[in-house]
Amino acid sequence: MNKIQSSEITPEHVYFSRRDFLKTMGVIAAGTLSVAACSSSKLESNPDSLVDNELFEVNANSDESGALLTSYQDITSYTNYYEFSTSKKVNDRLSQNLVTSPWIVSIGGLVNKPKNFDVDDVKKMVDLQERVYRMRCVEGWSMVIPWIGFPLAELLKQVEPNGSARFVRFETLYDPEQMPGLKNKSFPWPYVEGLRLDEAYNELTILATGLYGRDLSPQNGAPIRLVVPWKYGFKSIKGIVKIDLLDTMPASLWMQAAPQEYGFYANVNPEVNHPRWSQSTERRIGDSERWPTMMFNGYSDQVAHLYRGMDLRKDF
Ligand SMILES: Nc1nc2c(c(=O)[nH]1)N[C@H]1C(S)=C(S)[C@@H](COP(=O)(O)O)O[C@H]1N2
Ligand SMILES: [Mo]
Repeated sequence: MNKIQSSEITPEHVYFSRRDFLKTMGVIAAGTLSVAACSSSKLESNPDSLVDNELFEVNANSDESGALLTSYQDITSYTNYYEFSTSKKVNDRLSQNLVTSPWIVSIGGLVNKPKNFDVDDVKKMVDLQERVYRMRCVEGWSMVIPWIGFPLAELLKQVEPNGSARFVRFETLYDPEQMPGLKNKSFPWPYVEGLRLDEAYNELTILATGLYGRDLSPQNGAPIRLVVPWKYGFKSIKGIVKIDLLDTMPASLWMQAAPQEYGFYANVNPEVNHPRWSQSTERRIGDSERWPTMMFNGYSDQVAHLYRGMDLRKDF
């Protein structure tokens, strides 16, 4: 079965009413703690953790390939967010006071109707869905994450990209007062990423506002971040404040920082190694095995057609 069809679509109000109910019953904190204490492998075998899983309103324990969900604890405590720190273990602490509401995303450039969106309004406007995606970091580790989000295409259609738009450029908040990692001047801030317009419109490409049935934590990109599951994790830009439609290819932060190592496309490809390490296998966070890395991270059926005729070694 294909991934989109298999993911359950649950309206936002179901999550919220359930959560309010749990809050009233005084159990949400207890549920949070016990989920935080269990690993993804326990999700399958431990009946207590299945109860906790239900507390989070997750509709599956695995993705469509059978890969078990990474634990909530691992997803929120092992993060890359260089605006806070280059160290994965401290982003949760350093980002906990980030002000994520109100939060405005400005969409402009080659569009007929440029608009500023308030993320709180966007969440009421769209149908939030659960999408269980594998995420493969270029560093060689991976996770399986139950995102809450909606297709990027839904937001783009509202601003009516004009005929000359061919690329989308995304920019993260740049606020040195809230983001201590911005003092690190070895990166060309702000964090910028880009997609070709057809990649942006692909059904797999989502803007996520939550995971495990709850709002995103700051360290995972609250209140809104991109998720492009067939590309290396760095393309999935967090804390987005600006989106522009362009007629030329934007340069991402990583292309500017290390052009020999990071190209525009960054499609997961086990046959094209990073100049400094192999990309043929990956370490799944929460278990001890190495897994084979799959072409387009296993999403070839949905995206391979986008790159037909291209030399994926050259356009890496
Ligand atoms: N703004 C911003 N977005 C970012 C990053 C970052 O440092 N800053 N790191 C990227 C990298 S390298 C990865 S692997 C993913 C990690 O997402 P996660 O921490 O939610 O798992 O976020 C990506 N998005
Ligand atoms: Mo990454």
